[in-house]
Amino acid sequence: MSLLEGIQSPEDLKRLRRDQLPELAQDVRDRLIQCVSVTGGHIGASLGCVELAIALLYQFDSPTDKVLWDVGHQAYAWKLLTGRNDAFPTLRTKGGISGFLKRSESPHDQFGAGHAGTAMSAAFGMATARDLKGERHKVVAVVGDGSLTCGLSYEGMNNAGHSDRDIILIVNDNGMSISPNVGAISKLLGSIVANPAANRLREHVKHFTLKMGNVFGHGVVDFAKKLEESVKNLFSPGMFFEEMGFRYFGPIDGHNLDKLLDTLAFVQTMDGPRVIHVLTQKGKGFKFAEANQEKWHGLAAYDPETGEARKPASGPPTWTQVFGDALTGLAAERGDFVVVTAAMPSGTGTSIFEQAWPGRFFDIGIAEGHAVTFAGGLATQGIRPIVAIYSTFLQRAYDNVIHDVAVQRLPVIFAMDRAGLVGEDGQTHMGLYDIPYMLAVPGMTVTAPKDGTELIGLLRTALDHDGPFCTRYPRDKAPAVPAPVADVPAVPYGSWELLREGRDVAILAVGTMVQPALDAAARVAAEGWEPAVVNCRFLKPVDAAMLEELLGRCRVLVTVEEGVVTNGFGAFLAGQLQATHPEARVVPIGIPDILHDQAPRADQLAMFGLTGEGISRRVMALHREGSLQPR
Ligand SMILES: Cc1ncc(C[n+]2csc(CCOP(=O)(O)OP(=O)(O)O)c2C)c(N)n1
Repeated sequence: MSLLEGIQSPEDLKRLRRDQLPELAQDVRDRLIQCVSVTGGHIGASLGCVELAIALLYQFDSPTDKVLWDVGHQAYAWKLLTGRNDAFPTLRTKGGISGFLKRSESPHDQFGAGHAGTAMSAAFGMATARDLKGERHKVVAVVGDGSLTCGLSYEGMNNAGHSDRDIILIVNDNGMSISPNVGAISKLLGSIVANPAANRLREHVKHFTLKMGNVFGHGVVDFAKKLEESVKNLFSPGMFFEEMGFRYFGPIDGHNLDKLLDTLAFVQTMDGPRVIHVLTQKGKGFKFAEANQEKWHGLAAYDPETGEARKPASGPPTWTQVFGDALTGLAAERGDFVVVTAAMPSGTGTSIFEQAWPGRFFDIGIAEGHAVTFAGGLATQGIRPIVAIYSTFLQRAYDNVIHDVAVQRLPVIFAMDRAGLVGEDGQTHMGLYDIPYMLAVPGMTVTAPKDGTELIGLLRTALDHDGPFCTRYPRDKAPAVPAPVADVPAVPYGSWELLREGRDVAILAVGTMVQPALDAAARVAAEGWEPAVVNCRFLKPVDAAMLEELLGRCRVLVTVEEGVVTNGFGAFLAGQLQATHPEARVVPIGIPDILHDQAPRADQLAMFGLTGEGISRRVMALHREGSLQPR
């Protein structure tokens, strides 16, 4: 039996001798590599945190002590060691354990996560609650260097730093976000690492200060503290954290268990805000993941022996790929636009553009709010920004969309990838809210293409439009290979596309729902009815002329959208028709506003009836209830 198999809880881990821990780390790595090779997932980040997870559980007392992992994608080892080893093969599968952190999954998951930058703020909230309640446990936030590009991390640090509350921040520094980390913080952390001699000196002085305090009391401590300060000021880039009010320790090798345990033990006995700077390697112990850290950040199932994907790519390109190629092609035609991403060059396909047009590409870090306001600034100067951010992460920047773009009527284009159901990524990553939140923004043009060719056309329309504009597409393959960029004209602004003539009922489909709507119409037609089908590629503004025409022959409009139905396109249309056509009935089909768990995307679509079969069932039910009798 492996050491890992004997661990059902942190208590079992604590029973191991220190010298057994490296063997446990190897067991954990083997298990991670094997399981994730079947399920897919965030293997690279998690392999980098194996020793850190072991050390935290060995040294602290979870769940009494609260350990919070930022994002949660790097916490797979934590899951294995906190009672989830047996269930781990169900990672990211329907009914299985989550790929991120979930409070309902384990008492050791202290704060639900999936989005970056939350750990510091939440940890400070917990530390404050502890003090209010007169409790005594420790609170530890583990934050990656990539997540230190999030403004939210600094908001938390700023609040915690001079509070004197007992809180520990661990900076898990692997030099990487998903792509190489960007900006001043990555340079700063790099310069700390590059200066080991100064760090050693500082550590000696720090130990000296503590000893002096124990032996000689306050007067000498004051002197020693001044000395410590001077040495820091002279040599230490860790001063940044010190100035924020955190005592800085490090950098230490995050794969050296002895060093980790000694440092945690030492820092644990202290009080006040402190930071431990831990150096780790993404993909540690798995040669493929070490060699290509960006690709192995998170990926689909692979063969652990060869590193090759189990299911080689086939069929049409992904929407992401279509978008990246479209940007690249359009850039050759017009020099007026640039592309902005928030730490997701590969995820959004903008890495394709970056390769061709590096001077027109900006990765601004995990800072969606900044991305949007930065784009607003560019737009005031006549440069057209296309901001590529996943639907779920743009939620972070909603005020920026309204205040920094829409209120100023700036022509910023938002490209929202992963809009809709996101399959195995689960609750935290669902792109279900962008239709309601974008429809509510004054002056925002809201669009969704039915296929890759239409995405290219809509990007042309967007670039010609003087005002904020957004478009959305899913985590999926496009329905077909798109036409060459140069051959695709702009989509006429505000126009819908009548795809099937009909009467009594019209199915108004948005984006990904156009194909299923056509399929549904064929099924309904087989029963002797004739529904019209419209591609509502503009959700706002609606095509008023076509709407008027449709209402002449259809009393019921069935809207279908891959988004939350509450305040979605159907509700928006119904609201508009209330005043002008009170006799019209809108039947919205979409996704209910409850939390949705991970499952394959196709299963999720079927579950909500967002398939040809599901939509036809709804339309046939209308026929049966008599709602579609001709007037
Ligand atoms: C708000 C937000 N934006 C983007 C992402 C996508 N994302 C997931 S992990 C990650 C990189 C995080 O880097 P770091 O914190 O250094 O962790 P590492 O993966 O290097 O361990 C990004 C950008 C996210 N989870 N949340």
